[in-house]
This record gives sequence, structure tokens and C-alpha cells, in this order.
Amino acid sequence: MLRLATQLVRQNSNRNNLLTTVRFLTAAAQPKQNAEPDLPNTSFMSNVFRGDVVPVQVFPYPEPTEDQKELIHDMIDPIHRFFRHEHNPIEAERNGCPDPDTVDAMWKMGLFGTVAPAEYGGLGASTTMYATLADAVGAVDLGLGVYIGAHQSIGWKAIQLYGSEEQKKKYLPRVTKGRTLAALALTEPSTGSDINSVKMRAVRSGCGKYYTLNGSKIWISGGNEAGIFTVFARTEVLDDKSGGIKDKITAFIVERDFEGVSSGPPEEKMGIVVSGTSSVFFDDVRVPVENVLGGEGNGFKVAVTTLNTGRFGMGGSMSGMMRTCIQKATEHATKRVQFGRKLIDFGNVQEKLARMAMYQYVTQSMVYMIVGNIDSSFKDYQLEAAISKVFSSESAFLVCDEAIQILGGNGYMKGSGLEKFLRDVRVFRIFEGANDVLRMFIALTGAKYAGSQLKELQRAVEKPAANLGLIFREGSRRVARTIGIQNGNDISEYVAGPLKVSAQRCTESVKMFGKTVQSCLIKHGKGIAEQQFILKRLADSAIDIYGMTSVLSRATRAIEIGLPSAEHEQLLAIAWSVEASDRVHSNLQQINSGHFSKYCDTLSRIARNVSDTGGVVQQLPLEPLQ
Ligand code: MYA
Repeated sequence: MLRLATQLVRQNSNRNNLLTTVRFLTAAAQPKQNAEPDLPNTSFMSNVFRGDVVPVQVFPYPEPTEDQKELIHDMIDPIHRFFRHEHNPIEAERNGCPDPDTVDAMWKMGLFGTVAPAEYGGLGASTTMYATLADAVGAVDLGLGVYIGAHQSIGWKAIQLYGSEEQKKKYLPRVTKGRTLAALALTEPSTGSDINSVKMRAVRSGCGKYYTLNGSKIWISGGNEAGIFTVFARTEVLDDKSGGIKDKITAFIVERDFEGVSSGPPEEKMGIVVSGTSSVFFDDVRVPVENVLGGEGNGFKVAVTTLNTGRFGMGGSMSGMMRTCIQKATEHATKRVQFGRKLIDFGNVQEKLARMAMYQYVTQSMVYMIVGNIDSSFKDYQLEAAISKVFSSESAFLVCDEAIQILGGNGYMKGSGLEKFLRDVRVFRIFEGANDVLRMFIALTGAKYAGSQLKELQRAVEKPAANLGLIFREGSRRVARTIGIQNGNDISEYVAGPLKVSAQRCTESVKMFGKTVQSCLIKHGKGIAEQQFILKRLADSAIDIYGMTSVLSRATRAIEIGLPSAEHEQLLAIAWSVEASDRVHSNLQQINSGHFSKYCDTLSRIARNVSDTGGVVQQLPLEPLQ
């Protein structure tokens, strides 16, 4: 650390700012008081699928440590200044890569190894600090965010999570401080969201010392520059249970220098041009068995866990990007005069700005809730991470679009910077798990958790004598929930006075949600997996409930500690709770309504007609009957 700081001082004139930056990034994550990692499933959202409020991860809002508070105060300006002044997004996009001096400075500051422990060359920063870095980069250039993020959110993440001591010692210092970029090589021509459909093969040699990899990967972020890849391939694995051979996915650490590794040219794409995306080819590549990552046949788990831990980074960068859009829109709305009034004096501009502010607030509140939970050693956050990815990427697109609308013709011009943001942000709804697929993941994972409890109860009812305790407990829990007296299930118990009415809305949403999930499970059983019209609405409701809870918790903190922005945060939380709870109600009412299945059937038939025709079905209204 000392060496890094000294280097920085030598190489950068603004000594105090940069030292503060490094101190900020290295602030250790302190386990929080409320951390109870041993509880069965502390995920707030998993329990919401059962209609239960388990507050441990969400109330109170995660509090920064004293160290972090001090450093946040000192560092925000310097790090923002660094990205604003050392990086020119337009020029970098024109060149198709970041300026080498900017990259050089980022390596020197340790920004490519933020959360890796110091013993492996990283800064040893907390996840909370990483989210703050993502926010700072996102505010300036999402392309640069992906350049750094694809490297450390996912590129070398699996080595940190699953690497043996030898693997960590060998590879982490190279990617954290050794100027070697890392990439996650998962996607294939026939494998997008469906990880299990990976086709690439790795065959173990007769001597058992190496695997031979053959195949190709596409759209790999950083694929053209990376020196180290985490590659996923199918291997034959001895199945412990059956004793037979099974075809399973295995993760490997592959070096570009291994013979037979090559990459294609950077793809031409809509945005995030600064972060190269390319194919990577593996032609009879020999990979030593020591480079198997996370154990043979465990590749699926390695992939999803790596992706889970990376997804909040997107939310961080989206939150920063929205902040810039809001600033630009505000600047215009407060200066531009039309029809004799400033734009900000028009109700419809006010509504746009208010909603933009809410989307940003909800996104940021979710992200810092999740990273606070990760830093507190909670393990169950996969649902929340997926929710924040979906919500933040869609909010950022909307906010940017509305900012362009407020700026009008000026917003459409390249000079505004908003046009680039809109192109850059579009992919965030597609990569790191397409939002449509993640919605299904959220709804199904939650429903499965709720269903496991129903199954337990069903089993208990089959043998009532042996399970009276469970039946009684569950029975009284359900009655209590129905008549609204279940202890701890009322969110208004946890919020500040002015937010109690909003919290009641949230509680009502949770209750209605739990009941709807339960009735869907009873009605469809396992078949729920095929009910995507229902799953989508359940996922949207879950997203809204998590959003409401995050802002109620954060605004409560603001009120209780008397932040200068408390009154504003209170307004944001109140307004958001109205909108979000109305949406939850409407989505769930649709599912519960008698005509829903007919309506879904109509939509399916329209889609079939269109796909059977290969496009729009009807002729122009002017065309004669054929
Ligand atoms: S990289 C490529 C990204 N690719 C993806 O994200 C693929 C998305 N697909 C998936 O996540 C999974 O395949 C899905 C499930 C979710 C579709 N955590 O039968 P299953 C368990 C824990 O449902 P599938 C890129 O884009 C599940 O519970 N467990 O599986 C570049 C079940 O367990 P059990 C999970 O239908 C981006 C079992 O697995 C998870 O096949 C660059 C089977 O489940 C999970 N998530 O798939 C980004 N999923 O058997 C740069 C499933 O016990 C970002 N399971 O019941 C930069 C941002 C800026 C940062 C700035 C920094 C400074």
C-alpha cells in the first residue's frame, strides 16, 4: 500500500487528492452489527415471496463505517475530477479505446484491482467502495466503466471466488497490478442467457495432466485485449451419485499465451466502443489440470456466482450516469425559456424531472443496500442483485431518454453527450443476464423458495401426528397474516414517522404478493415455470417491492440522522411508494383476474400470427382484397 501511495505521489501532482482516493478505496469493510450470516435465508426478497417480512438485510439501512464516512467525504471530489479531467469520452470513442495515459494512471491507482485483497496486489477495498467507483466512472463514460468492470466485476472475479491458493498467487497479482486484463469467456454462438447450453469442449488427456480446449466464444468484453480468460467448457465428469460419466460444465483459467488462443477484431457496435468486444478462439489449446477453476463439473455454479457478485456494479454505474443526465436536464430546464416561461415552470417538465430523480434515488438506494449486505457477509443476495441489475438498467435508459426530451433538439445533438449515453446504456439491459431472462430468474427462484415451504407443510399434513408443531405454527402464521396481526410483518414498524403511510402501502403490497404467489403455486404447481405472463408480473412486483423497501429504509435513515437532504428524500420515498404500490396492485390484480388467461392467450395468438407470417400480418388499409 505504502509503495502504491508513494508511486502516486511521485507521478501525480495533485498529491492530497489522489492519496485520499487511495485511502477511500482501501477502507476496510467492517462487519455490521446486524450481520447474521448463519440464519437460514436472510434474503429480504426471498421471504417476500412467502409474504413474510424478514427485515435483517433491509432495516436499518446499511451504515458506513466511521472510516468510510471520513474517506467518502474526502474522496468524492478527487475521484470525480480524475475521471472528468483525465478522460475524454468522445475522443476515446473515436479512437476505440481509452487514452493510454488514463489507463496508465488507473493501473497506478490500483483501480483494476479494487476489491482484491492487498496480498494479491489489490487495494483490498470494500464492495461499497467499488460501487462508489462504479458510480464515479458511470457519471462520465459507461464505455470506460465496462472497460474496468468487465475486467474486475467478472473477468478475474471467479479466480478470487473459486481459485486455489496457488491459482490466486499466480494469477491475481497479474490482473490486479500487473497490467494484464482479464475477461470472462462464457457466451457462444448458441449460448446466450442459457449457460447450460455451452457447447465448447475440453477433453482430458490420457495422462491426466492437461485438457485440450476446442471451440470459440463470441462477444467477449475485453476479449481483444485480455491476457487471462475464465473459460467455460463441457467436460466428461464422473458422477459421484450414479458412478457413471456425466457431461458437465467446467471453468478453466486460460492464458492468451497458451498456444492456440487467438481473438477476432473488435466488433462494430452501437455503444460502449471504448470497451472492445470480440470473439476468442481456442484451437487445440492445452490447459494444465491445475488451471481447472472451482472443481471439475462446477462451471455452472462458478458462472452464476461470479455474475451474482458482479451485477451490483452495473447499478453503481447506472446511478452515476443518471446523475449526469439529471444535471444536464436541470441546467437546460432552468435556463431555457419557451412560451414566456422557463421550462422548469411547466408541470409536465416538473413531472419528468421528479420521476428522473426518483429512478436515480431508487437505483442508488438498492445498490448501497446490496453492497452493504455483501460487506456485512450476508450470502443470500442473488435475487436482490438481479433485481438491481434489471431496475437500474431500465431506469437509466428512461432517465437518459427523458433528459434528451427535455433538451429537445439540443439533446439529440452529439455535443450534449446524452446521445452517447443513450447508445452506451442500451446494452446494459442485454448483457450480464438479459433483463427478460433475469425477470424469469427472479420470479422462479422466489416462487421455488415459497413453494418449498408449501411442500414442507404438505408433507407435514400427510403425517399430522408427527408434525403438529409445524402445522400449528404455519396455520397461526397464515391466520395472523390474513387478519394483519403478524408481528414484524408490518413495514411501518421500521420506518420514520412521516413514512408510515407509505410503509403501509409497502406492507399491503407484500401481503398481496405473498398471497398471489401462493395461489399461483397451488394452481399451477411446477407448471408455474411455463407461465411466463404470470412470472413477468410477479418479477415486476418483486422489483417494485424491493425498490419501495430500499427507499423507505434509506429515507428513514436520512430523517433519523438529520441529513440536509432528509426532506427531499422523504418526498422521493413517498412519491415512489405511491407509484410502485399502485403498479404492484395493478400487476397482481391482473394475475388474479378471471380474464387474465384469456388476455394472455390473445397475446400469444397475436405473436404466433406475426411469427407465422414473418412480420406484420395485415396489408395496408388501401390494398385491395386478394
Ligand atoms: S457476460 C455473460 C453474461 N451471461 C449471463 O449473465 C447469463 C445469464 N444466465 C443466467 O444467469 C442463468 O443461466 C439463469 C438460470 C439465471 C438464466 N445464483 O434451472 P436453473 C441455480 C445462484 O434456473 P438455468 C456479459 O454479458 C438455481 O437456483 N444460483 O438454471 C458481459 C438452481 O439451483 P437448484 C443460481 O435456467 C457483461 C440451478 O442453479 C443462479 O440454466 C459485461 C439451476 O437453475 C444464480 N444467479 O439458468 C459487464 N441462477 O438446482 C460489465 C441459477 O439448487 C459490467 N441458479 O434448484 C460493468 C459494469 C460497470 C462497473 C464499473 C466498475 C468500476
